[in-house]
Amino acid sequence: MKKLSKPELALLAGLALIALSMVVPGFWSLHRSRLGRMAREDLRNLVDAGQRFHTEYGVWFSRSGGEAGDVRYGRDVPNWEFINALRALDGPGNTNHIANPRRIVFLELSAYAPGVSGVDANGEYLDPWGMPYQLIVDADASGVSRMENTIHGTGVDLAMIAWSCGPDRRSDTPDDVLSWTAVHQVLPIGAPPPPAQPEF
Ligand SMILES: [Ca+2]
Ligand SMILES: [Ca+2]
Repeated sequence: MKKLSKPELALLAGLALIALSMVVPGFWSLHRSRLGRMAREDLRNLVDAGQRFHTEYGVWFSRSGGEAGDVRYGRDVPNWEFINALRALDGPGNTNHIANPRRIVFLELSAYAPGVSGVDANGEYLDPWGMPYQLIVDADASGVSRMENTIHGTGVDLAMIAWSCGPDRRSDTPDDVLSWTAVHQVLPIGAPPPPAQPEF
């Protein structure tokens, strides 16, 4: 085989780089879309499981009978409390099956792996980017799932909401993946309109 000259090698290397620069962004874009779809499906299943829990027991899951107001699971309290009840597991939030005495499995989850959502060793439910899913239920029955004054408003007029921190792994930024649409957001007077949902 003919040995390539230095200019020929440089040309080949250049062509290889151009090919890579065309393929890699496409790959990352596809990867990002896949994770976004995974998070959206998780959120749909999660809210559906919470609603089936409510239909079964006539109350929303609550760690304190609603006295503590609307609790944010996944940040202020580990989401495993809520998730243990939905998975019918004996553990924090569902000790001795107190929250889910009929031991109905409302949600089936597998183990987390990078790029694949699931539960960690503690039972915390992580999104595909490795951060806990955020959950709020209207535990005090005020008609609003209340949250602090975030970019998503001061609350949402739904009984249960959930969201993923998205690719940047931080909550309250525009790439968050939400279980609700902007029409349900409760905004303070004079607040700017909510940001558009990211497209994955
Ligand atoms: Ca409330
Ligand atoms: Ca984010």
